[in-house]
Amino acid sequence: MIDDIARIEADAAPRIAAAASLDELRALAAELLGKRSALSSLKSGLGPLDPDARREAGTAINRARDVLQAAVNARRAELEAEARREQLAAERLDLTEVTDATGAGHLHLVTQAMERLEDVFVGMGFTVAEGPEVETDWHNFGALNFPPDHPARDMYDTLYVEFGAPGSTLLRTHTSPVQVRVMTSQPPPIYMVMPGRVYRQDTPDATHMPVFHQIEGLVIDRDITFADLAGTLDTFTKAFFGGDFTSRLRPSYFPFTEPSAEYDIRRPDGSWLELGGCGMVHPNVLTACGIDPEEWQGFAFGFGLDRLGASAHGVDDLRDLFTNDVRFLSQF
Ligand code: FA5
Repeated sequence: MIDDIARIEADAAPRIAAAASLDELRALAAELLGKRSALSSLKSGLGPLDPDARREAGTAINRARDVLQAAVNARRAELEAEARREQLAAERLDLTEVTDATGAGHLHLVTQAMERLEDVFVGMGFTVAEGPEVETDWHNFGALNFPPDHPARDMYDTLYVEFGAPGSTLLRTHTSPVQVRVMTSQPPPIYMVMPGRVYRQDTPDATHMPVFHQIEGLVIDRDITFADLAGTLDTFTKAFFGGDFTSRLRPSYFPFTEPSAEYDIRRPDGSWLELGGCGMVHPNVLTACGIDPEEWQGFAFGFGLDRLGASAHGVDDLRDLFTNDVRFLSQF
């Protein structure tokens, strides 16, 4: 009987190893280890043997069962791993595959302008920060030296959000509230640019959109003067637009800067384009943000990104940027 057991085990081992699928293995396991298997019938034939021979044969049958069961388990693990590998290979998506190059999109002109601007300013030593589009009245106006009911608030046709006390929450009308968030969260010196989307109740026309983009710049350090502001903007103009562009500053008014100016660029054809406002940060703004104006000074600027991107590509109507006509957008 011991020989029979050894033969059953020797015959079974290669069949288990050769099982090609989980189904085949399951059938083979039933055949080799189930109730009607050769090992089971040997076991039921142990009765007539004398006790010693019965114990010896019983032990050998159990050992053979354990060996075969272990072989079945090992083969099952192999087949399951193989099946998983095959499934993963079949479901794999090649995200880099471009089957139709003409169908591939690219970044929107305004996003391209935003990224290039960030690059130019990062190259000049600035870091980039962002802030929320839904703002408090304090961040958008109060801390920026717009007292309640001040006529300067009329410069911005504000869209309010129904949240909290009436008039307390709004869609930011400019990126200047991010200045406030930066100044209230970190000590000077500060050299930062802050790009983002802004909202005003403006009627769309060639140079206005109700939703548009700005990039804010803020420098706070010791001994900063208006000459630093003018020099930074001129360096930026040449780095972004090229050496054949120049810039100028015209006196203007913003409650949060004093003195204030408009920043215009002069295009190679001699025409001027207003890109944004700028000025020396008003001492009231520094104080509202917990910065001592006796010790620190700074300048800030805010550019309209849509106008900037459009003018860099000779687009003369901002509305064309947002009608999402792919034939138009694919040119840039
Ligand atoms: C401001 O928004 C100030 N926060 C800028 C500033 C920042 C001044 C820091 C001083 C210091 P203004 O309202 O002028 O300023 O807007 C800035 C620029 O945004 C404009 O020059 C223009 O390029 C752009 N802009 C304004 N309104 C629109 C609009 N409706 N659609 C597209 N671009 C606009």
